[in-house]
Amino acid sequence: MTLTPGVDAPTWPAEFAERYRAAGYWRGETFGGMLRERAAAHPDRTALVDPAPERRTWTYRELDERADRLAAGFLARGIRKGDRVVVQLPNVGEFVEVVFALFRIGALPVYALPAHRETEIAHFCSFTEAVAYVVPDAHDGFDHRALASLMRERNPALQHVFVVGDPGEHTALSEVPCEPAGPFDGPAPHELAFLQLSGGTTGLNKLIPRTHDDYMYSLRGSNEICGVDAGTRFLVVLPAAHNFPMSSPGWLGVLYAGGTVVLAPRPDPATAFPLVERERITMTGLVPPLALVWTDAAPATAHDLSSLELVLVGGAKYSESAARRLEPALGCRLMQVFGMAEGLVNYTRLDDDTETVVTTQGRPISPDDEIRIVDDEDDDVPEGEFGHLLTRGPYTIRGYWRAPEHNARSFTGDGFYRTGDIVRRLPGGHLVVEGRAKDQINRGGEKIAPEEVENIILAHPAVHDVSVVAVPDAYLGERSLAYVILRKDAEPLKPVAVKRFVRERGIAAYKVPDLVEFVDAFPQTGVGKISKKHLRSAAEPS
Ligand code: OOB
Repeated sequence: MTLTPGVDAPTWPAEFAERYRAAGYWRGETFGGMLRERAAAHPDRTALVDPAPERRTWTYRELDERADRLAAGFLARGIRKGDRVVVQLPNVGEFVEVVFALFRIGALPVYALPAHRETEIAHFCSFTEAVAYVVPDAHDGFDHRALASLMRERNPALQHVFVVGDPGEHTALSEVPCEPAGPFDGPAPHELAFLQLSGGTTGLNKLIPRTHDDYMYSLRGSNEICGVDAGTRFLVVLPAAHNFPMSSPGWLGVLYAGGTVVLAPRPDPATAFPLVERERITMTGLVPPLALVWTDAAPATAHDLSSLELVLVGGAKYSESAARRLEPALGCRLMQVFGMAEGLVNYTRLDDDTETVVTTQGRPISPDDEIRIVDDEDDDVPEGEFGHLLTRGPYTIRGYWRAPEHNARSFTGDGFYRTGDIVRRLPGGHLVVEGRAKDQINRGGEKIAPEEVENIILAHPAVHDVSVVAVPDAYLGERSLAYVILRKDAEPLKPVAVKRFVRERGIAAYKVPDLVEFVDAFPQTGVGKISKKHLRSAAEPS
């Protein structure tokens, strides 16, 4: 089945699409074609390094050929253009091979995170009617093959499970590649390339449909701003499936520029610093808590970090005091990035002064990123004051995938995305993130929809009601706290029992509440709704 953005999700109106093409933002490139061109231009340059457990490298030619052979193998197994394939791989070379193979035939990767468990994966498989699921054999002590078996039992559409490593009862990914029969009938540039995950505010993640044209523009724009070129050696520290390390400028941006991508198996300094030294890493991207850990560890390290030129920090608010310490500790430039998988990405610039870099979250990539800052009635606030950030532009989606009701709330009638972020704009156009209006917890860059966790806790027989809120945390920025009201007749529960219950339901570990408190009643708002604002302030350290 061929999926076009206009069918499964709203797309850009024709006059916008024409404008974005005329301006040279959308250049008619596809990811499959991009890799082919780079492989032709510089076949022997190193594209990819997977350093663990044994160091493996891929030249551009090798990556291109392996993507071809894997694409042919997927086709031979019946995977077609438009089919959805849930890809849940850690930072391993196969991740890059798999997604380029899927790009080449126009099948859509659905980017699950390694931390996702039964709850999330079941949603991705059933909601997208995925035909295949790609997993590691085991990762971080979790056997993904067992979860995959469960998913196959439950989802008749799910015909294939491909495993990196020991396949168990499934198919080894290494057995899939075969000789291509001829050229691939790949996707058109305006068609969908993949489905990215939204942070989510309601129960389950929404899916974000990105096209080749629009995503490629965000890469080109990011590369220009960050100074990515063929000499860039980028360390992927965060999970490769996340939008930030993928495209800001990320591993896709670096491959676009002909540079070298190195995949870090873990983000801690003990793993990453030796890699920076050995692979002469020039650039990386970190979430604020990791940036803190790196900043603290760098002065005492025996490893040579002098190749580092630029560290991007984003995904959550980076405190000014932490930001001030990064450049001296790591001996490189800092760039703040405020982005979202739905599109809009803001960067501070290489020629910004230090004050701007440490106190703002940057300005948009594109002159055609439209920014509105509005009050609760959608009226523009006076310049310089803070309000809700709305945005529209050449790489910001016009709607989520198959979610018309949600889209009616998350987008204005004229196509602006309601980011849920509260910002103000400085005279030079830089944005400062002041807070958030959406019901979401940002746990050091990992986004939690409270409603998803609440729904799980509500299933506990002793629980009458629950409200999950963010509380400030010095290291993570925010942590999650579940206020629980027990049933009158219930036996008393311990917080740890609530946490265990959530964990055993099969959900990403970062969503398990950090804290649980039992209360008799929630604070109420005027209209009788639970007041999250009140609950949050009740939890502020006094
Ligand atoms: C990135 O993408 P998502 O989709 O996981 O999360 C987007 C949300 C934003 O709406 C905002 O609430 C928050 O994450 N956020 C920040 C921030 N960067 C993202 N809040 C404050 N300061 C920042 N610097 O997180 C993402 C995508 C691409 C590049 C970078 C981050």
